[in-house]
Amino acid sequence: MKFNVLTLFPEMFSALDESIIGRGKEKGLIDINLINIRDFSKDKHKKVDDTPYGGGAGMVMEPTVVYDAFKSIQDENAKVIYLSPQGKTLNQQIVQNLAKEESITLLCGHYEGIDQRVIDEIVDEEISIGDYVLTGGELPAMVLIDSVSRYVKGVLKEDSVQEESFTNGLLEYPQYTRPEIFLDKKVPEVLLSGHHENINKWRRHQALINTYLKRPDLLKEIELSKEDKKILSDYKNFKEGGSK
Ligand code: 4GO
Repeated sequence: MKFNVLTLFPEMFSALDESIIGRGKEKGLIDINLINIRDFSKDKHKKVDDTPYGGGAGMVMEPTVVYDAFKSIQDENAKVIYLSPQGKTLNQQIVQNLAKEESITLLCGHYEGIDQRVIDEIVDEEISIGDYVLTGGELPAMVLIDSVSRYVKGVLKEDSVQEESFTNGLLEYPQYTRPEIFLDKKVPEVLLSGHHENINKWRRHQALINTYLKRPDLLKEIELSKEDKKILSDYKNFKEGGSK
């Protein structure tokens, strides 16, 4: 998978040299092509921004330098994404769809943003990572690269992506590792039993209750089996009984 990144701060992306994504890059599974927009400034001081027409605070990135940087990429098939609070909010479904692309170009704005004319000209899709404002699109671009790269074959261990939270529409079950007793708390007995059917049942139960307690909105989006519904209704009855 190829990512082209148009940014004024390419050094920020060194965060992606660490850990799992870093290993994916070393293995050649993920290719991150950083383009410094400033390199395309024709100004003698390498200026890339100017005051907004109509007045107001801050600076706006000039369209010409952004366009020239974009034109230098020469990746016809890449989907072009602008990271912005105005975009569609990123979720696991969007991540999975983006992972089907062969190449993605990420445009990172800074200051008050980018001249609208170049956005209209080159951007296919606007994406936001949540309803808050940041000083630049670099962190959202890294969030997108990380989340999408996890779906590139070979980046994660085979099963990890299937088993996890959101892929089945539920939150995760709790995880435990050694020691067996920590601060007087024991690991749930069933996990030590080696009985895989019981372990899977227990995990499904935990995932359902976890989702009911923390993100009940997610339960409305998925299809529950008869067994799932029984687990939830038993839990709800138990809770009501307990509070009286
Ligand atoms: C993206 C970009 C927030 C997001 C941004 C987000 N803030 N929620 N700021 O994904 C143009 C100039 C946008 C700064 C950028």
